[in-house]
Amino acid sequence: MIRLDQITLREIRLPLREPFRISSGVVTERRICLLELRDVDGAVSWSECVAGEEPNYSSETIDTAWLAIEAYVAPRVLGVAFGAPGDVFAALEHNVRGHLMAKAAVEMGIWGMAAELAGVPLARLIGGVRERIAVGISLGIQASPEALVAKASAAVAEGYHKVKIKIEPGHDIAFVRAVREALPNAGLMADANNAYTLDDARVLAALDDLHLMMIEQPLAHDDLVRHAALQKQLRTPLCLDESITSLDRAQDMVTLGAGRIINIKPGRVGGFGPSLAIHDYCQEQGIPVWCGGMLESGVGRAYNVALASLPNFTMPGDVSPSRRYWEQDIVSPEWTMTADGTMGVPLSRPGIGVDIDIARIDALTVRRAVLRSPT
Ligand code: OSB
Ligand code: MG
Repeated sequence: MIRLDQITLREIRLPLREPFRISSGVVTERRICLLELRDVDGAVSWSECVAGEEPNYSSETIDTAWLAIEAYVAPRVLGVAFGAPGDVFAALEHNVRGHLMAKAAVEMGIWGMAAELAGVPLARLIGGVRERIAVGISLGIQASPEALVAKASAAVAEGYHKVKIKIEPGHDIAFVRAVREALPNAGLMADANNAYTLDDARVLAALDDLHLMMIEQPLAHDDLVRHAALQKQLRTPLCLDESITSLDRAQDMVTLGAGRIINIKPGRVGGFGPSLAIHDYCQEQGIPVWCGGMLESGVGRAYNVALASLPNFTMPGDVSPSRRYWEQDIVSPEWTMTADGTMGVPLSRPGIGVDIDIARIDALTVRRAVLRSPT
């Protein structure tokens, strides 16, 4: 049984080593919301809310998530006894609509706490089967095809198993083709973050000749029907990201034929409970999944790594090492990738598998709130 009596929210600022540009915006510095959960016996667990600075990926931002955690999510878990972490999402779903990233931050922290209390690594608690996971990189939109080719070539030389290229109208076919010509055998894919409509089907069909592993979320963030129409016109599998906000939406994707692969981001679907349900459903349906990323710090990354160790995470995730994002991460050891393009799943200690650099976090903190159970 788990009962929390305190959640401390902190906002830290962490500059990215290079700006990350996608079709809907650019990030140079992450505003990261960290959670420190404490149970009634004083056990501690850390988690991260992945909401962005702007509402350009989903409707949530760090500011809406902060409010939602304070006002709606924390009051529904503080002082409440949960038999298992898998029960938390249902309790939050009952009478709070949306705010999935806010819910996920608390829900995942409780999974981390459960692993700590059970004395097992988080990956083992959820049924992970891999000791190492294959790593991919997500490259932001670059100024020129040449600049993109340089980044993609360097990534392949470093060992990355998959190179994801962000695209938008005007930065698409010529850019992806240049990378394919430079790297004929690399695992490549494109991610449009909703930048196209069905009227662009001919442009997207031009990508069909470039042997991509998949095209991620070309159409609107909440669309399934048009993605199904587009998938009928393409040989390349569509992978849905933004559109898959629940198990129901994953089932709809399969029913409609709106995509053939799912990028699971636990923050996007409300936490590990829904992530595990989507994973299991996709496994039954023969739909491969992989773990997406939201430019997480080492804290959020710990959860993504554990998730990616599940059996149906058969494709490389956007779970890159700390150095790809930060001069210095806020955990130790930092997340690293070996020359074979893999990352180790921490299996030698209970919980999320990394130490939290609290002194550094304190120094980086710009905002803090302590939420306590009413009793
Ligand atoms: O669409 O997958 C996306 C980052 C922010 C918002 C959306 C996306 C991304 C990424 C980054 O692609 C992946 C990573 O964390 O390395
Ligand atoms: Mg995406």
